[in-house]
Formats: sequence, C-alpha cells, structure tokens
Amino acid sequence: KLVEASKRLAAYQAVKDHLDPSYTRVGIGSGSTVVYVVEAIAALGPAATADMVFYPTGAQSEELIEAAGLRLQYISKLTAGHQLDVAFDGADEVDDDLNLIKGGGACLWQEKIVATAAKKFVCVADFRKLSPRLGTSWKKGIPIEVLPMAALRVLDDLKRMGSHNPRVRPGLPGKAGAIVTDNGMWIIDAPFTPLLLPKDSDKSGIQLGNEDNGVWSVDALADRLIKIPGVAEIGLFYGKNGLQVASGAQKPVAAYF
Ligand code: DER
Repeated sequence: KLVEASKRLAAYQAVKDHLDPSYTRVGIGSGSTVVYVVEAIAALGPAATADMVFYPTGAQSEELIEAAGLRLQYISKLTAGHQLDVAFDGADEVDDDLNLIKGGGACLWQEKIVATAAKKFVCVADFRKLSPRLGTSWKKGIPIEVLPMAALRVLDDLKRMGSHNPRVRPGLPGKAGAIVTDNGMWIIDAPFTPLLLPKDSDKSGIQLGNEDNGVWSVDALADRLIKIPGVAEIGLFYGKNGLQVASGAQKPVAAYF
C-alpha cells in the first residue's frame, strides 16, 4: 500500500513539475510506476493533452496510452532532427548520481531509444529504488537484451568479466522457455558487485579503470557490455554527474521518490 502510494505521489509530482502545457511530444516508459504517470496525465483532462502525442516504449506502454485515450505516435515516425519534449519512465534502482538500472520489465531497448530521443528524461521511482550504488538493492543483475543465438557466448563473456551467475531470464508461468521481448530478443540478467562511482576511486583506492577483479564502475562496465557481440542494449542509464555515455542515454533530469 505504502509502495503504491509512493509510486503515485512520485508520478503526480513528476507530471506536475515536468509536463509543460506547451509540450507536444511525450515519451511513456514501461512498468508499474509509469501507470500512475499516464493516470496523472489523463487526469489533466482532454483539453490539456489535445495537442500532445505520446510515444510508447513497448506493448504495455502502448496499451496504457490507448486505454487512457491519449494520442499514440511511434518513435519510428519521429522526423529526423526532432526530439521529444520529455520522456517519463521508471527504474529498478537509482544510485547517488542518478544512474539507473532498468529492464526489470524487459522493455529496456525501446525505453533507451525513447529516453535518448527526449530533451528531458524524468525517472519516476518509489523510495525502494534509491540506493547508494547500483547492485546494492537490485540483486537480480543488470538486464541485457541479447540476440537469442548469441546468448551462450554472451554468458561466457559475462562470467569472464566477473558476473555472478548470469542467466537467461526464464519465461513466466504459461510461457515455456525464455522470456521474449517486444523486439523478439532474450534478456540476460547479469549480477555484479555494486558499481562504483567516480567519487569512490579516491576513497577506496580502487583504480576505476581496471576491472579485472570483477569490480566495475558504472561507465566502464557500460562501455564494455555494449561491445559484447550479440548484445543489443543494456539496462544501465546514466546519471547527472557527467559520466561519459557509451550508448547515448539521456541524463535523467530528476528522480522522484
Ligand atoms: O523495465 C523497466 O525498465 C521498467 O521501467 C522498470 O525498471 C520499472 O518498473 P516498475 O515501475 O514496475 O518498478
């Protein structure tokens, strides 16, 4: 109950603070928190959203937009050189620098495409998601979208990089075999020890550049994961502290808890 109330509070506050009436293009993420974002937008009334189109990040997001009676548009139709005004999405974990783990709902690839197409990316998350370092509370691992035929190769690479028991995400009851994403891919969840931030290198004396002991910083791990052959996209989004972005993810503007 408390969690749902926190999600709803965060969502209504985020829409109030970051959905300007002049906006026309709005990205909508996936998961259970973003349900309240759509609810808050719909609650503004048809006049407020009459000039807005909403871009989904997968099947669930598309259904949310349609069920709320909001106008649907697809990122594949976004004119070259144009951007969304804002994108709202949830997260599985948020660290001190607003870096995110995303992909708990297996929608990370389209989520990152929409997030990086927006001028402003707003992460909406309840209090459970905030933790000092990524991997502290979200123990399931970093979600990685992979080409099914490359899955075993990717698992080998992840184990060599120090991931503890990476595995292909199994289907839910009623679906034998692996989960298949909206893009026909599989998800591998790759647990690592909590990911370090630039401010950790002086304190712990660990040189962030060398990760052969399985201890990684957010940016170094992201740069390495995205290059593994067979990896389509990774569930690491970057925060506000100027980390170099390997996959072009937008810097979250704010996280609401
Ligand atoms: O899969 C995703 O990336 C979702 O946005 C997820 O990270 C948040 O889902 P939740 O709002 O249901 O916790």
